[in-house]
Amino acid sequence: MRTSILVRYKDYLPITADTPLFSLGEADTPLVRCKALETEIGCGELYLKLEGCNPTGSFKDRGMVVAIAKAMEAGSKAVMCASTGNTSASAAAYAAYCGLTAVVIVPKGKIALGKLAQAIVYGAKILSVDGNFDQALQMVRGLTEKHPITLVNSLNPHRIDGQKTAAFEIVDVLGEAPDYLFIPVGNAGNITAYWKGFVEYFQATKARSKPKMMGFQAEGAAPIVRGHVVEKPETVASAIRIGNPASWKKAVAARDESGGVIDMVSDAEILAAQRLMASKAGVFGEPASAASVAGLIKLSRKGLDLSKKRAVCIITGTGLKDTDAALKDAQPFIEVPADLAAIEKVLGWA
Ligand code: AN7
Repeated sequence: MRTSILVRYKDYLPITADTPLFSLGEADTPLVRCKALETEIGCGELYLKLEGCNPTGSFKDRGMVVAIAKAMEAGSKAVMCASTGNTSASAAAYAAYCGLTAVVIVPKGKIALGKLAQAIVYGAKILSVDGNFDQALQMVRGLTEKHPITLVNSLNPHRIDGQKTAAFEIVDVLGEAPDYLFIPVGNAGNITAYWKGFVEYFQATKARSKPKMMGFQAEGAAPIVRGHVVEKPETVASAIRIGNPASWKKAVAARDESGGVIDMVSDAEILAAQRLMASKAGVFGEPASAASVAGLIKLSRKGLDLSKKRAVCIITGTGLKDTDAALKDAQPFIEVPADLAAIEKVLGWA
């Protein structure tokens, strides 16, 4: 059995004698080196951190296990979040495990079906709002201020603390911080969390350096890059379809303190990166996740020399949740009769 991050990293987490310690199997995710992508992109060492291997298929589980444990400790009976999909799936699962009520607000028609299916099956109360994520989050903030319900969006600091453990794992596995960390940016909680983790490990002398933080938004939802709120965010990467990130200032601080960048990638670049990662590395990430690889490719093409560098891309969620996006421009299959000779002919083996 895996050790819960609540135990493994307890010295870095707000754990007290009263915090329930449990695990749904989150964290300790694979860090996979991909030589084919190193060659393709021109990177010294390239690793993919497979956060889609978490129990609900995204990095949100790291933050949720801590947020839900603290909600339990505080005697809370219900939790609430706004979500582009993954947070709602994670909140619903951990609430179910702990016997709490989960209420989730999602933007109508804009979350991947796999994520919606998760929230339904885990038994969350689902409200589909006629608006975008930013509006949904506004509702949740208002409601959780008025009612005795715990907010489990990344505005909840326990979420950030849980998510920072992924930075610890990278250093624990590599023995050192990487030179660069490539990560998608939506509500900007995760880039904030990773930076916090790298800084804390550096201060604890567990690492001698810190990575440059390279965050990527989608072009149609790039408020931080453009320097203003995007009222109507649009992107194929529905997870990061966010126009007014809650952790905006912290993401900018992570960028500036680390000497990194926050840039944007187009939907076409995202989908191409998703395909490339799947066909060269055998990793099926969701579109938002592919923004990290798309960003790496973009900057490398623009002249960033990574040939002697070690880079990690965070693959934040599994592609299985959003097969619609993956299949949109897919080649049609070859239809064949159940006949050996006919199939040999189609394959050119006749
Ligand atoms: C796969 O689930 O915001 O910058 O409500 O699901 O910390 O927001 C999801 C975000 C990247 C962006 N990759 O992380 C939600 C939600 C995936 C995601 C992000 C999300 P943040």
